[in-house]
Amino acid sequence: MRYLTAGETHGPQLTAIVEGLPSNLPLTGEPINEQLARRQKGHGRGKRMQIEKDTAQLVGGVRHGKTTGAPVALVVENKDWKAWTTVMSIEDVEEGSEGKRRVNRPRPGHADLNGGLKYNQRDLRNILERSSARETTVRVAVGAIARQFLAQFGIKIAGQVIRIGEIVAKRQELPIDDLIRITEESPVRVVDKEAEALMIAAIDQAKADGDTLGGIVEVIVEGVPVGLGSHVQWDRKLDGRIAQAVVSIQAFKGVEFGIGFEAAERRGSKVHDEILYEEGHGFRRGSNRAGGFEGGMTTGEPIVVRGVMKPISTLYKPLASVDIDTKEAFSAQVERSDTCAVPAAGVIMENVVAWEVARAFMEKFGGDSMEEIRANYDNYLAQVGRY
Ligand code: EPS
Repeated sequence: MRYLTAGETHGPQLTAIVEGLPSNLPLTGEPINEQLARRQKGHGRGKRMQIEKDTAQLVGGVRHGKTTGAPVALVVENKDWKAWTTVMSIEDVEEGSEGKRRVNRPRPGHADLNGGLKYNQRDLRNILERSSARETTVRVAVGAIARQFLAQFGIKIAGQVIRIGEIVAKRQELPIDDLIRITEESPVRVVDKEAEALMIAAIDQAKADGDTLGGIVEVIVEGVPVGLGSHVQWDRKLDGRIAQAVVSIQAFKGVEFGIGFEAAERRGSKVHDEILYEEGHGFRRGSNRAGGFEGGMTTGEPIVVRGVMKPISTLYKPLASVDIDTKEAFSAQVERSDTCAVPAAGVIMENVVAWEVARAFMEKFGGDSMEEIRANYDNYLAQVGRY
């Protein structure tokens, strides 16, 4: 399975084409729109989220509520485009008009300068329009399709914010359905109510200071069978692929599985998960410090993956930069921005992880129809049961 996205943040729409989905997967716009709405929430977002009401329109590959096996195409309209028709015009516009006004002041932390140099663009809008995190809208839509697919096999996905700035939420072991319910009701997607209040206050303070905040989000995938991904080749290791997908989310700088970076401090005896066997249940682990992976393959324990998001680069408190025309130093210009998008990033991460798990699932059990995949899956589970 693969997909591509296209579209600019202030262009008319975002587009995705998803190739390789099986036929007979129940699919409508509703579960996609549910994920899109989740992505738009969260304390700390700016004015743009009040303008957009993201909904996906399926425009290919689905008929009478089910996939046909053809590529699935979907679009999400940018409501804000109406304010940008001249600036984002496909046809050339008049010299000296508003539409010709260039962005020539690269913002530290954004793709502006690297992209301008690389693509030889003297209007940095040609870079920032595409590098914008608006693109995550369609990645969430595609992930929502993957989620629909995984749900057919009892695989569930949850996400929680575990850190915003200096505030860390206390860890609690919860059944996945409770985790989903509680985080859904929280404006910062945390379980720990004390941390929630402190995070909201920290976001408000950062906003008042013209600053921004990053954080850490955790995604849990439950119900995954043993053996997705493979040890035999570097690019078939599923933890490696998930890591790539997570770090590809705008503003993400790092990823860890299970105890992650803490493994560096602990002795081996406090890192590895002991293997147990239970009659009727088969093999299991005494703990899940590995976060669901050994040898690039799923162990059958839940996947636990965390991603770190840097604070948003667009600051009301300007940082030093250099004008690309005059080469003179200036303090970066102020743009409309979010103060903290960590809760939304958690939703994005859930959905990009869902895609990678679904892709690996299709590689292992793949067939052209849901019925064929189901038969392959059941057959494999029976084989594992007899092992
Ligand atoms: C973004 C800047 C802001 C955010 C945007 C991501 O947009 P604008 O420049 O239009 O104010 O609102 O996020 C979204 C539009 C979204 O849907 O998440 C950026 O520079 O990455």
